[in-house]
Amino acid sequence: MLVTKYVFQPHGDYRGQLIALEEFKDIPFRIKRVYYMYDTADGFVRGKHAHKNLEQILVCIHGSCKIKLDNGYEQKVVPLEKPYEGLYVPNNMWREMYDFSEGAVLLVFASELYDASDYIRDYDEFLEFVKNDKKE
Ligand code: T46
Repeated sequence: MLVTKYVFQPHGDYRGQLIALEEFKDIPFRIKRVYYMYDTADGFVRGKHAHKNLEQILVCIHGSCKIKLDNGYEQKVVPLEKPYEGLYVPNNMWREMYDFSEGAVLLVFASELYDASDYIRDYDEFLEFVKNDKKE
C-alpha cells in the first residue's frame, strides 16, 4: 500500500521555525476545513472510520501519535512525530489515530466541509464498500 507523506519546507531563522501551507501548492487540494485535536485522553483510539469522499492531510504539529491506515486489503502504521511532516489520507481508507504523546496536537486539512453522512463507521460495511468500489 502506497503511503504519501509530505515534507513541508520550514522557513527557519535565528528566531525559530515557520511553516506555511497553501492549497494546491503544499496541500494537494482546495482546503475547505481545518480542525485539530488535543488533550487526547491516554490510551484512547480516535477515528475508526473511513470516508467516501474526503481527502485529508494530517500533521502532528506538537508531540507525536500513530496513524493506522487500512485500504481494505492492506494495513500500515505511520508514526507522525515531526511538525513538518504531513500524511495524506485519501477517501476509502479506514483510519485510526492512537498513541498520542502528552500534549500532542493533531492538525487536519480537509478537502470537504463536515458531512456526517460521508462517514463509514462500521468496518464490515467499509470492506463491502471498497470491494464494490473496485468492481466499478
Ligand atoms: C477523520 C479523523 C482524522 C464536527 O462537528 N466537525 C468536524 O469537522 C469534525 C471533524 C468533527 N465534528 C464533531 C463530530 C463529533 O461530535 O466533533 C466530534 C468528534 O468527531 P469524531 O468523533 O469524528 O473525531 P475523530 O477524531 O474520530 O475523527 C476525526 C474526523 O471526524 C475524521 O473525519 O478523518 O479525525
